[in-house]
Amino acid sequence: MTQQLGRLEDLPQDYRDDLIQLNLVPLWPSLRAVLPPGVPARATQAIHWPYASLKPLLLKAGELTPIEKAERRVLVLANPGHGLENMKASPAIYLGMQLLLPGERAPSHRHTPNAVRMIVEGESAYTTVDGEKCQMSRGDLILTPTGLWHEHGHDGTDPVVWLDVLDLPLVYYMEASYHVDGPPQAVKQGNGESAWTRAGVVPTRVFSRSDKRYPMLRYPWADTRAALLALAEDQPSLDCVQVTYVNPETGEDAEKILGFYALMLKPGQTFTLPARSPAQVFHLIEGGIDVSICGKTFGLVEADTCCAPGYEPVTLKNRQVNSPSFVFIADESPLHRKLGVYETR
Ligand code: GTQ
Repeated sequence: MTQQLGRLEDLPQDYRDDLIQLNLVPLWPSLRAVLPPGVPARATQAIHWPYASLKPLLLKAGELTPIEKAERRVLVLANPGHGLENMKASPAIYLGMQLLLPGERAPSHRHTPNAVRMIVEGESAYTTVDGEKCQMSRGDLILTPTGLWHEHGHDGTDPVVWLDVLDLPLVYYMEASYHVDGPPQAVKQGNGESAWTRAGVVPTRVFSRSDKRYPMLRYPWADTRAALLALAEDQPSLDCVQVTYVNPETGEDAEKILGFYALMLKPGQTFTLPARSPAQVFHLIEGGIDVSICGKTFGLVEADTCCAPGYEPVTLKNRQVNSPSFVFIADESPLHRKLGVYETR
């Protein structure tokens, strides 16, 4: 049984006033709030953002706000548990749905938070990252790591939408978040991904391995999907058919703060991810799944997104009995591991 501690009101007012004058705070009235017994306090709520309901509002933003007035035309998927105005899905994860209309350009800038984009719909848009022109197709993952120039453009005929995942809340909390504007980038010859998309073989360092910290910027969905299908076929007894997006030179997580994964649920499969300390985000690339978190069940259809607080198990059920479903997951694992607070319960 945890001992009841003294309250602020138990202290004489003149003593409390003296403390305030000297910028001092007694710990014991707040000790249990900052170090609760057994499990952390979490503001993160389990929230579902259905794409069908947000898409009309995003397209409306395309009519209401020209790209020049937005720079990045984004509706933020905000967790009410953190206060909508704080624009967090979880303590370290920012989510935004970005719209780019045919012919539009989002100008070049770079910033300290790391970003990735998961392409939701539309063809013929691209993002240029560090001079590398990355075409966007549904399900592709494109990295924009900290400090790299990036700009977006669209040569096609229909709106393009993607999900931005940034570690902005953490970097902002650290008082380390800022951006720099720049001129349009010169596009360099070649792209990294074609040299890196075969796991097990990488370009030989002495001749051609890059000295880039982030050698692979675009992870085509066709390759990730094929890897999941091959894994499931090769290991039929494997429950968690999941791959991690990694830096192919180091094998480490693709970015340093958030982790990114693709999960395949086999036809009719139900799978429970154990309770772990990091918060998570689930975005359905293909199929139809039910996600159960904290006693709520969300029916996700393609392009839907939901989030889960840390320290909670999450059950994923493939509603499709004849075909697999494919889920993109973002979580705070790299951060928790680096800080030494990562746990599985
Ligand atoms: O596309 O560069 O959702 O700078 C938030 C900040 C997207 C971007 C966001 C950004 C971007």
